[in-house]
Amino acid sequence: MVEKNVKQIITRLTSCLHNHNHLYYVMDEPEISDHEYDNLFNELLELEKKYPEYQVDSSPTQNVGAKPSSAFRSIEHTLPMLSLSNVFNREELENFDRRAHEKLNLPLEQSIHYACELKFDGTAVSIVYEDGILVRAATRGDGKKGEDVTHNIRTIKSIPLELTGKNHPSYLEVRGEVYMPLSGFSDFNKNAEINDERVFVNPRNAAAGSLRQLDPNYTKKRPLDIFFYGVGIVKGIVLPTKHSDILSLLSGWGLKICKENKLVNGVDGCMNFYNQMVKKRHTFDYDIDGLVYKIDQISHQDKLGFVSRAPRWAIAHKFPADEKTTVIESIDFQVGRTGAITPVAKVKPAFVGGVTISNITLHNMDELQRKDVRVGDTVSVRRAGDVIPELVKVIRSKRPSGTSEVMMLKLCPECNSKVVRITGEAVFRCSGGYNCRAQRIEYLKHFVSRKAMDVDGFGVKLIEQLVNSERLLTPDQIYSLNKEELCSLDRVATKTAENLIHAISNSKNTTLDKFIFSLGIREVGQTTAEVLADYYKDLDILMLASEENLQEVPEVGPIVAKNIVVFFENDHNKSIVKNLISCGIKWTSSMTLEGVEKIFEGKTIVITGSFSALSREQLKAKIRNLGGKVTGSVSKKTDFLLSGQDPGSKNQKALDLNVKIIYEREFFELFEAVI
Ligand code: 9MJ
Repeated sequence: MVEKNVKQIITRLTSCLHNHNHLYYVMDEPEISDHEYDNLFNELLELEKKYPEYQVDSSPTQNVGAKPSSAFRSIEHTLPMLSLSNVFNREELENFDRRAHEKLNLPLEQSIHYACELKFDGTAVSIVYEDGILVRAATRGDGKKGEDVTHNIRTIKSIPLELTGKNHPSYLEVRGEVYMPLSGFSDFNKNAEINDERVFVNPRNAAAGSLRQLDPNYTKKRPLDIFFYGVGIVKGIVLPTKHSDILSLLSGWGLKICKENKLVNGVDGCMNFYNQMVKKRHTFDYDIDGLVYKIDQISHQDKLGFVSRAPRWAIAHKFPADEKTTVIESIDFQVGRTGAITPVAKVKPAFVGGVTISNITLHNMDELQRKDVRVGDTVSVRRAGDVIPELVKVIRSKRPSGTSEVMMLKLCPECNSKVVRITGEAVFRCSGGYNCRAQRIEYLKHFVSRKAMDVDGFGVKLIEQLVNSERLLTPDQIYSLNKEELCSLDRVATKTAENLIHAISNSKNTTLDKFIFSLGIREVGQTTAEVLADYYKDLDILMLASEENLQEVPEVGPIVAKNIVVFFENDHNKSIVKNLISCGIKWTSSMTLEGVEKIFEGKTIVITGSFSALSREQLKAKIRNLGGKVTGSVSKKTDFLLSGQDPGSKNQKALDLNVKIIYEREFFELFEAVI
């Protein structure tokens, strides 16, 4: 291919893919199939790989890069990002409108044109395009300074990396709200729950939390979207004189504008729009917490200016939260997989925000006591972020006589083991561990689940029967089940039993991340398990890792690190891991050191200095895996000194005693040669 042609093809493919992205993500009107899109994308990818000199930063293939060093640095908003004052009813809106008339010297009969918008409940961002190319994105922060989130914003499919259309300004700052669609939020949380990962309370937190991810590869997996609703600094063109026309201009450049936006006349027009949207809001796949009315004429906006940090030309009309009252019928305690005992209020079914609520989690005892919830209480309930049922407050005046404070149980409702609370933790836990039937069932359900060991067909009913008959105490015992035993269970025919035996056997071939996830370590969900597998590549090393070392792993904080260490220090857990491996479980994505030549067999090795690739802990584990013994000081018995950067006095001692010194590079060459 002639070089000039390549450049042209890359440019054409880039622009073609931008156009299809826009049609798909912004307009909702794709013109080609996913398959055709993938073909074009792969063609571009191949060419860019071969001719990287022609690849541009705004290429559709470049929406996830490495985390740049600029991530989360502070960015000053030259034009502050304002918040909005609120009104809650017509009267307050009329006051706002009257004040605007007064300031603008307009007679009250002359109604103001308002651009009505939905008030998206997400997280506000400012995005800068220079000559049509996305160069920077920041969060609102405190309005004056935000954080650089360019790396994450680039992963949101509906945000163009390159503007479409023509006549782009040399500098364009657009502002909008990043949100998580409700469908995506619900799927995301369901998944997180299955994986014992952090569940977001509402879509707003989910959107904000997703933008705060360090690694854009994680943000890319979050279902985020955006609506633009204004501009900041713009250079190089003269903007239209009306807000609504500015938004149309943005739309022409491929920036997503909400289709519900409407231009109306005066307070009556705003109220009509409000009444329509109140009815329609539950049909949207995103959360709104009200509407925004903006004076359309930019010259009016300029004249009105700001008061403190809110414009005088715009107002938010907030929706009242959908709240209902109902009565608490009972307060139960549920035991989860990790033994956490959660108080749950059973309420008389109440229809709130489009669904019937009958169970409300009270999260923990602190929360229950803070709200002083009692059986028989009348309570107001709502759906937090219109999703999760939440008990707002107890209506004390309606409390019947003779109620009593709810106390945590002393014994687990499932297994009668003592209930304990670790100092500093809000959660009470059953101390029964695997001896608690509820925990065992929940844990085994987790172990066989698709994202863990993936034992196809191993359902809850089966687990319950096997746990009840005490045939299954620990997960490794799954691997010793035979066809006859399975056939003796309810609803298990010969064919089903055969399939199960097959599925059990198949599940032995797994990956390290799935295996780590299947262990059910507290707060180690699927993502963390993947990160751990990727970092350590070796179960033995992970099992020996210290809390400090674990915290070097991206996404692992002090609590997760402690949970991992505590888990692997426990003899019962260690023996389960050992048994599982002797049952024949093996993985492909990492190096099992079986069959590896034990190159350090019988050798005594001392380590000094620091190492760029691995921590001390990891090095020690590797040496042990290869048959070596690590000791603390150099003596005549030392076979090698493994020396890193800035070695201490051990280096001199080794030289004095004629002990062989191996350097980091050499060590890894040796290591790589045998695995
Ligand atoms: C939201 N949150 O949807 C504004 N907003 O305008 C809309 N916020 C805004 N406009 C000026 N639609 C400051 C904030």
